[in-house]
Amino acid sequence: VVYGAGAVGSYLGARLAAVMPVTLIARREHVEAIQGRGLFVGGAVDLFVPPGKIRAVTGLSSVLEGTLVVVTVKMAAAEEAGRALAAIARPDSVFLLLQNGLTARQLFLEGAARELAVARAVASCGVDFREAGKVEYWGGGLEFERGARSAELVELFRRAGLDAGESPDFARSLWTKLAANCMINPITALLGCRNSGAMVAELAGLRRRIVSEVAALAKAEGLELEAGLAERIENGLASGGNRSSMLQDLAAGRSTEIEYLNGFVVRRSRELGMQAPVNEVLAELIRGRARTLAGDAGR
Ligand code: KPL
Repeated sequence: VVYGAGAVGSYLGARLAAVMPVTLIARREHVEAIQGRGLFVGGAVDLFVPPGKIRAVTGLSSVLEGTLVVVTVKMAAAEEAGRALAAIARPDSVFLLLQNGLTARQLFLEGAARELAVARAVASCGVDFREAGKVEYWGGGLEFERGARSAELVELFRRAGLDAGESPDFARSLWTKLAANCMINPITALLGCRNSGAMVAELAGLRRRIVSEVAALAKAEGLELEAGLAERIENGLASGGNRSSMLQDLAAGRSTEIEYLNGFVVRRSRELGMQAPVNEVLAELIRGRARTLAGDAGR
């Protein structure tokens, strides 16, 4: 089961459908398109999953024994996902969390209000939601946290054609991804450009300052991020033809993950007696942009 199948969840579901029965839980329009015409994945790949090969529904009242639930809702819905899924979990259900930010497990389990078998991975998949029934994949895969089920999950995702592996240091993977999201997501959302567009030379100083504030916070939390991290992130994203999730969220009028990314960095830095002024400005601009798009400007 893929719970919250938007861009990333639909891509993963399309891949997994090649090796196992898959049910996508998604918004009504997407569900109707998949039921009627199937699921298309374009971009760097060309996949088509016919309606008979994948099930799409707007909700589930139970899951089968031995079900893997891949949770791909955004952070703002992670707690609610925990609540909803705890109600239908079986003792052997496994929940794979792929959210951006650092706190998905905590929020999910707070919502569940009981122990559930949780696995985690960092998802670096760049996927655009084009229209109901159609997404575009531009590259990237999954790095799993080592745990009771991780080897089995890596094997399964690889069999499905996904780029998957175990992270040698999951805390580092999470913080590195946080730094990448703090850099890429607000810039692309504010400039209205694809990920590669945020890599222009004019923005080099801004990108470095965003990452160095995240690195300073990581250090205060006991994790030394590598020197040259900003360049490594830039190299990884320079060819990113996709639109970041924040740009897609703003364009669709949905709430963004800013409070779990740059907003989180600002709040946590403050708690530790530090400042993160560049991340603070970006967070304010995103909040302001969301407000102006919602039509409240000038009222
Ligand atoms: O995580 C992402 C996001 O958009 O939220 C990346 C990997 C940056 C892909 O765009």
